[in-house]
Amino acid sequence: MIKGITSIRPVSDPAHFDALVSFFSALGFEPGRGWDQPPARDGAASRGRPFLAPLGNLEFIDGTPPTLKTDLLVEVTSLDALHQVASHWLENNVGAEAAKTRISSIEDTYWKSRLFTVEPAPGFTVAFWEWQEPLRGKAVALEGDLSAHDMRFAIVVARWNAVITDRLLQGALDCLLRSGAHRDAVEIARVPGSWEIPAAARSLAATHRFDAIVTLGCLLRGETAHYEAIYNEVARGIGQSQQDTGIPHAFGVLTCETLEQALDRAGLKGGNKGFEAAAAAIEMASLHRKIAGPAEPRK
Ligand code: DLZ
Repeated sequence: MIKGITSIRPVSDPAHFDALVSFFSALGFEPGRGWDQPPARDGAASRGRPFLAPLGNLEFIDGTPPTLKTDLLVEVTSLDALHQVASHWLENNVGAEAAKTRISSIEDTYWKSRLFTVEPAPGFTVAFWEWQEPLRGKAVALEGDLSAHDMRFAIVVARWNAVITDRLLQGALDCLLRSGAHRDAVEIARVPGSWEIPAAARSLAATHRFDAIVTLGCLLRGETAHYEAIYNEVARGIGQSQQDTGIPHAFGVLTCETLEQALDRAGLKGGNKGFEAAAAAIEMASLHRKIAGPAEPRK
């Protein structure tokens, strides 16, 4: 399963690195999960700061490519506002005179768009562009992002069929941490079986300490008396907790005929449903934040 594209830009000067991080933050890029590598015995320290965009693509061009000073193009929806922010950042960081030489004015392109280039650090140029046609490239839907940065999660996991639910838990944690959640921002509650998931999920959600709840369990039809009744009640209870508390609850309770089928869905053949549930939790938490508008600063 293809998940994303990363374009690595090594920066040799630490001051340029700091400038680029400051510039991309100022423009409103969503920060990804950064890393700091201590010096190895025979090498220097290194660090990375990713910046995320909702969409990425790798584009091959046959024929004459557009003549640009850079191969890094960022599509945006408010080019003029972005140009202003970039200009202010340059004035504040390199001075008004130098700023003029480091940013172009907005020009029309031959592919029905508008574009400017900016050089926030020497030798590093990026182009920002937007479509001229009003509906092309504009966000037409409110959508959650897949960044868990600065979010808190609770995972409720059933011990029954632990060989499966432990794998679901690993998948969920993998997704949350790789998406930028801090380890301390994820609390795990273990319950005896799937039947107990809704009550625990509700208690956790009612604290309003979490942006989303991830529920993980595994019901096996062959081994579960009153399987349908239990399943319906678990699903209803999780849904009701979500609706009553207003906190997103991701549903990661497997309902399988056999253990083999469950194993396939817990990371063997059919992906890991714990990972998928966590991704849904992140997306819904992000959507909730967007719907609610700018958050109060956290105390
Ligand atoms: C009792 C039971 C059975 C038979 N099967 C399952 C199952 O397949 N998956 C699961 O998560 N839990 C099962 N349980 C346990 C119940 O969910 C519950 O924990 C106990 O009935 C105690 O209330």
